Amino acid sequence: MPALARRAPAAESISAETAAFAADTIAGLTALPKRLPPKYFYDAAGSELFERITALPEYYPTRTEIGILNEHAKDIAALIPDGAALIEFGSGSSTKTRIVLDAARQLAAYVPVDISAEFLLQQIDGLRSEYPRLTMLPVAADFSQPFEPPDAIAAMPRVGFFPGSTIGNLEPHEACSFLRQVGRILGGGSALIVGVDLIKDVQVLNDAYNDGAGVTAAFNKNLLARINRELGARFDLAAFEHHAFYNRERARIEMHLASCRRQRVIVCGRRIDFRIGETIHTENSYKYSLESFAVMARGAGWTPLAAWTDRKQYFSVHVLALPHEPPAAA
Ligand code: SAH
Ligand code: AVI
Repeated sequence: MPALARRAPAAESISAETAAFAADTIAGLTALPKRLPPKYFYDAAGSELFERITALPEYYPTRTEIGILNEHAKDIAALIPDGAALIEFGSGSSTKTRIVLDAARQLAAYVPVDISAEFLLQQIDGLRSEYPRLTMLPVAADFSQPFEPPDAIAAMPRVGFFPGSTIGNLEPHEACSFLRQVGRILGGGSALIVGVDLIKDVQVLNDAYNDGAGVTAAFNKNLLARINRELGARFDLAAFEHHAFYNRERARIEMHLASCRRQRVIVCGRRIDFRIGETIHTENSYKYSLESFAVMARGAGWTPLAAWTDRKQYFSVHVLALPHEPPAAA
């Protein structure tokens, strides 16, 4: 089995992860309005469903960002020092990473960080044979919690990669603290390349989260399927509907699961009652303007160096730099 850094020994971490999932699920389902954290979408089934979303005709972000990264591959390579480690947050299938790895042959190590442990290992197995000279150091961790990068990169310069607009799934204040945490992990003088979805025509946004094939609906409902699988609940998936819409005031897509009828579901021994039409708020996907994202990055201590977009201005890739740390006072 390939090396996989975990924050706790395997047996303990499995039960600790399930306990945290149970606690967050109960807290969210007993709150008003009901909610569930979007990071729980990503078990092995959820990661596979997300991959299917990326190929949907309505879901423009993935192919648009790939276009931008391909166009600027040389600019990206120029940001990467010799012998550097590329740390990617929420690496998923590492599809976009290949653009960076192909352009920046000077990289010494790749550190994909993802909460979806099983999917992460599968993907990295494939990458190892494609890039045999690169040290692969997968980290199965929740990037919203403090975590230590692998010791093997202690002496390496670091570059951060956070594509996909996964930053949009964080509340803006969480995104700001996350950018600060990334700064602590990467260190002074480093660069961060981050993909950010842009505010645009409402129909384009709504279509992207309401695909005709129903894959986004299945991705949303996988959260209930996962609660059934891992916490022994009995949600009837047919009794919930996928709702996704753009909230213009908050500049975000909201995803909800709406109860089609009055119902009661037992979760971890707790009775959870639903009114007809009552929803569980499962995800926000914030959209930014080039300026609003740059302002947030500055607020988190980063200096925006560049922002690249596509012809339609649907998506953006920002390059942020962290100033060198001032010399320690004598
Ligand atoms: N970067 C890829 C995948 C984006 S999907 C792309 O651009 O296509 C979001 C990814 O982030 C998933 O792989 C998911 O498992 C991971 N993820 C979501 N929340 C996370 C968290 N809190 N900690 C670590 N990984 C997380
Ligand atoms: C991973 N993340 C940026 C996706 C998004 O667009 O917010 C997750 C997603 N939710 C529904 N479709 C895709």
